[in-house]
Amino acid sequence: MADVERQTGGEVLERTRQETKKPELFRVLLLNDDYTTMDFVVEILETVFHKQPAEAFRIMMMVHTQGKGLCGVYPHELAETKVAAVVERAREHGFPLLAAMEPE
Ligand code: TYC
Repeated sequence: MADVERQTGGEVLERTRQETKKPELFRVLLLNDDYTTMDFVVEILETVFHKQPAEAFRIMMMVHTQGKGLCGVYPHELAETKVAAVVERAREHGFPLLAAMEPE
């Protein structure tokens, strides 16, 4: 009787649901400003977001002309880490560059 209750209890069903849940994904965007240099933004895209040089330049120009640009899509914690890395590196170099994240 106790075994049957354990096998059919809500606890086991709940765990199965969590194991199959997809991680929620977030877009990480760079935002334009008038002071950060183009070269520094390209460097950020190559080092923080692991873009190839031509792709990094394309994204930088997208941000420069459209106001924002997509850098990547990541699970929540990694997206937060990328945003923090951009801001930290930018402040170290005296630039006001900002990144943002939004749900996919
Ligand atoms: N607009 C900046 C300039 O003219 C360049 C720039 C591009 C800044 C992208 C931020 O995310 C950015 N120097």
